[in-house]
Amino acid sequence: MTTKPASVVTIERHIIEQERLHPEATGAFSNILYEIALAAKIISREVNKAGLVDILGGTESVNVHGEQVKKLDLYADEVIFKALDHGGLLCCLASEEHEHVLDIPPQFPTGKYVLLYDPLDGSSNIDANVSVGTIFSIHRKISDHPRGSLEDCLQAGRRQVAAGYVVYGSSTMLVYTTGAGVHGFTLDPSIGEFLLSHPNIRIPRPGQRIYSVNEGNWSRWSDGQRRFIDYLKGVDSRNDKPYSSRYIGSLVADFHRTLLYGGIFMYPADTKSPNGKLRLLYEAAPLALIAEQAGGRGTDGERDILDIQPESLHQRTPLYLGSRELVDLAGEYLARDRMEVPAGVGA
Ligand code: P6P
Repeated sequence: MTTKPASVVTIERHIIEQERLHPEATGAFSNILYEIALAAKIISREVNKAGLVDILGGTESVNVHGEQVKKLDLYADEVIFKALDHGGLLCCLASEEHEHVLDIPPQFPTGKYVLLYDPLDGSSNIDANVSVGTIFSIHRKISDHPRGSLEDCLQAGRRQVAAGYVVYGSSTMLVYTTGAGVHGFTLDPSIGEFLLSHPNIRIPRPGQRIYSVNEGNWSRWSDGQRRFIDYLKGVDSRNDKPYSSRYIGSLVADFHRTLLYGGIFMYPADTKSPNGKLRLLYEAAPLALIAEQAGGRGTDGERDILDIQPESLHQRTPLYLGSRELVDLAGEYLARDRMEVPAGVGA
């Protein structure tokens, strides 16, 4: 008796099925996700041959085709922009690679959505073959400006209509949410399709006892942050079972592990980076929406990331992402700092 083949769900099929959950949908939103998936395939091809470029002697500034060999993050930025600049889907874009809002070229129509993205986060790790990623956030246009504006970009994370990331690792995965759960797709290079491999991702509870932070910043942390790390290490009497430390130094890779295994990822504020290092609009907010949709949480150590009203395109934020219990516990340790009377006051 032949066994019925497991149904193969491509990302295109999944997007259509998600669209059916929204009767008012016009298809524009789905087309944005299609184009992002296409851009991810193109970027994946280049990222996965990055090492070969050196072996094949492609390191000169001009390649064998006489083309300017771009840095991969600038290449990824261009691929995403050109996938989405002409379809009449977006009113404007904002990229980690560009200081200002990116307008849709005047020869193309504009649409009712906004795309914020980090085209290739962690790209400094590529030479060491460390996983890197693309992060994206989609909002609705809210301004009266005919072709989009900064106002359309500066929206709180809770207003996102979709968020996701692509992790270019041992395999290329695209993970996204439209507010109806978190779903992961793995690229099958043999057919060039993203196939549903992780439906309805939930951060495990209890998850693995993992914490992820750059401990090299210890000397710059607050006392509360240090006490929390001591707790996780089992130095504090409240915890007799130390957590494991895992830190890749590539946000998408560290977050992807946290999403699938549990634990907590942190990039705290410190004396050198009082607002943290990571960006609110196109790093923290999309990942916080995914974490929350997967049953976890994302904060700046005090407030939900999704409730923070952005004031500038590239503003930074401290970031705590992952298991709700651990993110809440981090907030308790940090809160004690804020409540402590500074030395010399009321002594
Ligand atoms: P640090 C990579 O440069 C990045 O932007 C993120 O991907 C990563 O989480 C963070 O910086 C690592 O920063 O200071 O620990 O090297």
